[in-house]
Amino acid sequence: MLTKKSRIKEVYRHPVGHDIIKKILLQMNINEKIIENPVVGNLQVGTVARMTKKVLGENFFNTFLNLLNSEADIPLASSCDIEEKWWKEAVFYQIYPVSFQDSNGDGIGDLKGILSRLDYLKSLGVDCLWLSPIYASPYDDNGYDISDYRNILERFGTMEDYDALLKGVHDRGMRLIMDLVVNHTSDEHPWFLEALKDKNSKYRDYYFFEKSKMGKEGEKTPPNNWNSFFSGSAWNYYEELDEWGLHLFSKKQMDLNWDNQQVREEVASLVRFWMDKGIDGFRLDVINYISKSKGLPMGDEKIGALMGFYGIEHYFYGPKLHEYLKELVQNAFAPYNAFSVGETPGVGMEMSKLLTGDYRRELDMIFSFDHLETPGHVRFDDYEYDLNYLKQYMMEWQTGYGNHCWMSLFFENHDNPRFVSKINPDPAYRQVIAKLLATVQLTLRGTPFIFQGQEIGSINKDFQTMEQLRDVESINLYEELLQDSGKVMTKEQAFAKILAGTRDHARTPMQWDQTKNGGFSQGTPWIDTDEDYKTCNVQDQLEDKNSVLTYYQSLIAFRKNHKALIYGDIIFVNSKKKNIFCYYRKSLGETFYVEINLTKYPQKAHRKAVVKERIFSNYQENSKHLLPYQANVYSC
Ligand code: ISL
Ligand code: CA
Repeated sequence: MLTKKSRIKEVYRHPVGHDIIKKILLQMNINEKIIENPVVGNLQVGTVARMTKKVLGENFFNTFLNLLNSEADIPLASSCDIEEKWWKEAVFYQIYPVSFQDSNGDGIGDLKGILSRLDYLKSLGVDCLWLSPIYASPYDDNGYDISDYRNILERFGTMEDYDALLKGVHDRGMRLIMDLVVNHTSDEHPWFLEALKDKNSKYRDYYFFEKSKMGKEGEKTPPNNWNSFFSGSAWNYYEELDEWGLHLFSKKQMDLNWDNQQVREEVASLVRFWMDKGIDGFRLDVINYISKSKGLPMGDEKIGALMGFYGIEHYFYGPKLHEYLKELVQNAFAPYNAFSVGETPGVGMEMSKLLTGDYRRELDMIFSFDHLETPGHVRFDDYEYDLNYLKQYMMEWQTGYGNHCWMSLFFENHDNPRFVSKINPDPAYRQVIAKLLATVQLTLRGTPFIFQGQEIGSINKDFQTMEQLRDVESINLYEELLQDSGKVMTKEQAFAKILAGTRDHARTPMQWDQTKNGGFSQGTPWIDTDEDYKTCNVQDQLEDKNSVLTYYQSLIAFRKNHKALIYGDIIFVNSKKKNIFCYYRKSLGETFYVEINLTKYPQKAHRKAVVKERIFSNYQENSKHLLPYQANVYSC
């Protein structure tokens, strides 16, 4: 039990304490080393609380200690051997169906379209596909608002099309996982509609409904101060009930009450429905948010201000998270040996160990997001990403995550701008940076997840106006920025901010060839594509032996045949030297050496390795120095 008498270093040794302190320091852009300072490490929590009372407030440390004491487990040390699994060897590829391939000219990607591109994915070397949601949905958040978990959204096709796709995937020796979005349902899901209709319906307890609080002038205000991730309060008022319903995301995505056992059974049952069809597993959407603190307490003001959202501490690592995950695994995943990767925003390495340790029977892997922005930055900031931070993050996880756990390796998904653009938007470096990222992703230890378009070096779109954007998050945020009393912006300023972080950068049509709409659709795409497809597309790159795509293809193929790149040890060298990133991958009989220039300036190579032959590089020429963003892989 940690108390106000505990010392900071003890708190830091606790998995939750470790990750939270780290997150706060990251957010405030303070070096983590401060904890190693004995003066700081030996301070008692109570002393720090007194010292920071003005900044952090009275309640902060109580909330913090509560959260710590709710987790009694400590990750197992891991000197064990790595257990071999198909998903540790696989290369995953995320398909965003609405933007992948349209087969009927309505401007919307669909299942038949995906089927027609399976040979391409096979030739890329992909082993497992992850489909973003394709279920029946009002499509308020592009399908992450589901109204029927057992049906296909009409514009994507039929269940027959789905079965044909699944067969097509398996016939080619690939696997398929689906997106499991069960922190919330659509407000048009029959459960929610029933709950609204009938005060006595059992479905009322499937969600969170609460009475109003009374405002200063007697007006009805939301039950607590929690924010929605898509702007405004996390509560929506329902006239017919005179109550508020909780939605952490859009107004049309209502949070499910996992404390209700029937809800948990419904989820298990729908997992079994898809597993019975023969799929291979799931990606679990914001799965760390499913358990909320009892009574839905007010969010701490200071934590809210720091993280940009109020209430997070009451659900990002809720009291029953592990319990509910274990139960779901037992009832639905384990019987099928189904694979799982959890999306867990805000969860750091030590907490991840408790979610993915192989002996704990919870999740196989998680997506942690702390490497996507450098310290002190958030997605909507316009800045150049310093790859030295990526190195530091990767070194920490690669050495610290241990053999009971296995990392997912990704830079992009449908929620983030393109990584190449974030590192350096100068077109002169586009190809080399894209190949640098491929090198890192395919030679570190972990399972690579490639997001559609990443394999041709896609970059952010040249959106000109708000009207071109489709994402509910961007649209709401834009309105908020214009209205917010504290931080009113001009339209130009607000648009610039949206442009830096909008998720729509990743959601424009896949660029297949030089024909109309990049070969995505004969009709008018649901979201604009820009001219980029004329010079950056799959077909041209397949024919060019120096393209980003060919680089991905050959590195993926090589990885498959060289287990040192999968299970091999990872040994970092020159780790204290800024601006370069160097490591060996080593197993019995095989050694590879990877060296990377993390900057746009030439760097001294510090090549101590006994390298034999350069087998991959993002440059043709061989130079003593490392050229801008150069990435080389050698056999030793
Ligand atoms: O983009 C974000 C909000 O600011 C991220 O925090 C994101 O919402 C978070 O990673 C959760 O993402 C997942 O759940 C959302 C959905 O909108 C995203 O597309 C999905 O990946 C709600 O289902
Ligand atoms: Ca279509």
